[in-house]
Amino acid sequence: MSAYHPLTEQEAIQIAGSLEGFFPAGAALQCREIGDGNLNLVFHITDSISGKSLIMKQALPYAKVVGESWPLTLDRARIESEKLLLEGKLAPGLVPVVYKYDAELALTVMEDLSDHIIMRQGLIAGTRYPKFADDISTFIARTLFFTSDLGMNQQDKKMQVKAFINPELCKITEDLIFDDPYTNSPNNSFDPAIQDAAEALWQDNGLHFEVALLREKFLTNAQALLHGDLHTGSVFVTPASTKVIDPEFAYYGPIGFDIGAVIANLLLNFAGQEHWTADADQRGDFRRYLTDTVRDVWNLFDKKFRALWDEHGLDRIASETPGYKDYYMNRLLQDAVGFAGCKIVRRIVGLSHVIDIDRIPDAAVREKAQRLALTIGTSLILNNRKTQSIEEVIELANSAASK
Ligand code: SR1
Ligand code: MG
Repeated sequence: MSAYHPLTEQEAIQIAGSLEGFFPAGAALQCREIGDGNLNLVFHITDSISGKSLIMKQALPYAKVVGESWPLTLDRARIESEKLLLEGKLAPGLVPVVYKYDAELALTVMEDLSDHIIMRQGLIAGTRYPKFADDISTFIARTLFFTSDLGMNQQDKKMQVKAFINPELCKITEDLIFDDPYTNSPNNSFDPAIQDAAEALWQDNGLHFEVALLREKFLTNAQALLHGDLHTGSVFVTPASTKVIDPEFAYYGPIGFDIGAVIANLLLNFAGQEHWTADADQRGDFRRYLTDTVRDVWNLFDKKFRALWDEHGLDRIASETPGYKDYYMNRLLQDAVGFAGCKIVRRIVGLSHVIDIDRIPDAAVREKAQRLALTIGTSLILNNRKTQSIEEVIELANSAASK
């Protein structure tokens, strides 16, 4: 079965059964393909006798969301499994355990997290996650610090940059996030009701200037090894646990991109609350929970990254020069704000939306949420280089929601 081909459920069972020491002898394995993402097959395999289970994720040679006309490298499966293993060392307990990687089949066998829920679904259901901000800030701070020039040997880092070159997946981001939404691209997809708002994006030169600067950072700033797609669909949660999945977009890029992804997706849910919480008081409460989480994610990240720098910083001049650390951290905040804005805008007018907004059944409410998200997204982009505090992000979201 070694030559690459997309697996059937039966073949997935065969591979799972041959994994040494995982399922007991006599296991009764069952399999379901449960992939609902944009790119891959995901097999859920359970043994109805022992109750043991695992996940097998297989990359397809094309983008599933579009079809075979959009070929995509299988090397992303290697990148994903290597990144998961590295994350498991740098941020133990915050990613699924990898049991096996099969390069030929572009297949990663990993821990089943079915006792968790995808965070986007949890937020839509109105669930709060008290551990999330602490866990995700630990994940971001540790995985980014220890893969940056501040926290790892700078010659080794250059070799790591090479191992994680990911041009095809980066091109998806470069196009879908940093180009298409700002022009009349055939990749775009949006509700006809917001045609005017989409066209306004195409014509706003001030906005394009900021997006061009952010795009340049994404293209050139090899600051740390990013997750690369850290939205709330890439996080499994329970109120007591957080697990980050799906790092196939990993590459060396600007640190603010991962932080911005988390902020963007909390704010997309904030915009979607137009529908998900019908009662106005409760909506205000849930929005406050979301903005409190945005604040906590940034503040805890800032505190933890600085502490890692103080304790483990390897770059003499960066560590000893007064003012440099504050300058660096403020630049990360500004980048995170700009990237968050770009990530919000693409989910409203570009390819691949989010269910926080798209599943709103009432067309008028959905339109209101879309316009709110666009106002928040564009304001974040336009203000990114002026931002001095995370409070400005929260004020901006609240003020857009109050109109
Ligand atoms: C063609 S892939 C579309 C999107 O799915 C992934 O989750 C990334 O966000 C990508 O931009
Ligand atoms: Mg993904």
